[in-house]
Amino acid sequence: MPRLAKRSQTKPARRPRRAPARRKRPIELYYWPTPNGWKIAIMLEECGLPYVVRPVDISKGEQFAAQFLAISPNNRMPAIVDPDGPSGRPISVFESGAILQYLGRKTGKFYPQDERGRVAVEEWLYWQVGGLGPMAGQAVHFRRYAPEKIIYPIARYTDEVNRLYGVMNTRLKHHDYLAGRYSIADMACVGWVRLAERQGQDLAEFPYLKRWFENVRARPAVQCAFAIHIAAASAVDMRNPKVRAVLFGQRAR
Ligand SMILES: N[C@@H](CCC(=O)N[C@@H](CS)C(=O)NCC(=O)O)C(=O)O
Repeated sequence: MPRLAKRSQTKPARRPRRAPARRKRPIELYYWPTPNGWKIAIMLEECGLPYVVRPVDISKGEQFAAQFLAISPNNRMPAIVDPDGPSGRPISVFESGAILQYLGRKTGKFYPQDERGRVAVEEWLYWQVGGLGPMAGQAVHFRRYAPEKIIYPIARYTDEVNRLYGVMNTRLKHHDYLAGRYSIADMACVGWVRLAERQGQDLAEFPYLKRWFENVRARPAVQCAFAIHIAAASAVDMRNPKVRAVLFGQRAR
């Protein structure tokens, strides 16, 4: 027969205590300081969500670690693990656009619920992930990292980024923010515009875009996100053959 615990025999019955409030565990942000990483740090900062940065040193190939691929099968950061996901169970999310939408739905912030507002945000978010990001990435690659300076791809991607900057500039002539109100679409774009010079662009050519950039960059959350310091990232030398072998010429594994 089970014995009663000693304590319950000797101590008077206590009033049932309320269960201690469960400490919210932070969201894990798998991160490296690039425009795609900044987006998510900005959103986490804007929403005041507790998070912990898990650096993924893409110059050393940490994006290929089995543990990381389990949450981000495209071997790209950013990714998140939210321990407090749907139904209180953990969820992982990869792809920066999907992460921004997830966090927007989770918090109800910067991602409107009304259909018109939401469509506007999604238009500009998808415009960034399908256009501005890839084109700016290629422009930087051919301008800075390609072993030879090949005129055709340099001109092609620099021109295309110039066209895209023009699209934002026109939109921002009559709107303060890309989707009207400040949203995850602005967060997705600001890091790319921050690197305009590397993409061969001069913001002086785009006055409305410049105004928007200065407004967005001045936000405290954006400043905090841009200030996340990863010492190893500052030390990466893109001329190092080992780094180049990791990042360039990847094929199916
Ligand atoms: N479509 C992805 C792109 C992410 C991406 O390209 N991340 C880069 C850094 S900006 C990366 O992780 N690169 C690692 C590699 O090239 O192996 C997203 O939006 O999340």
